[in-house]
Amino acid sequence: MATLKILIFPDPKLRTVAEPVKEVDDSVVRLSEDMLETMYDGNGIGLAATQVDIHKRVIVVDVSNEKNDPLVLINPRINAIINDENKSYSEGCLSVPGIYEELERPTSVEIKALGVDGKEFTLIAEDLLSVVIQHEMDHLEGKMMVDYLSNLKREMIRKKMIKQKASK
Ligand code: GNR
Ligand code: NI
Repeated sequence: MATLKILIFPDPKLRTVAEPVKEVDDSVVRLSEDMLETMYDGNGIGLAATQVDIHKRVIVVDVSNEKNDPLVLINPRINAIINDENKSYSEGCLSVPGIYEELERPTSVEIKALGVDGKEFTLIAEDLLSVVIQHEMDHLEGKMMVDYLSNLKREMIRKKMIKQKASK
């Protein structure tokens, strides 16, 4: 396994729309393992392949307290919004380090995806899991949490990220 380099906003590569995985082969399994290692290493609870500059529809998540419940979703799609009552969560992003913003999303969604065994499964995601999966699925579309903020706020964050990068 290996940790991968995470792209930082406003890297234009984060705007790439990811391609569906055609076949869940060894390379996809290895990618998901490396993504999990990268996510745990960064103390994240989710990661999209887009963030490591691989533009395939693969996301990993682990919202457990013990960090022992990894979940890999390949070609994920929202099959149904079960509860469109929005709830607000303070969201962070490994591609926008140090920034936390309150965002609203549907609380409960039904997701269909392929697992590392190549088989389709259905998952009802609620609360934090629902938020994280939606956050990761946005990455696969080239969309980021800063896109939900005002232009002014996004511009401030953009400048902050560029400054942080220059000082490293
Ligand atoms: O680690 C992460 N925490 C988080 C907290 C609230 C809502 C979403 C997230 S995802 C984020 C990791 C990340 O950047 N995934 O793309
Ligand atoms: Ni993110």
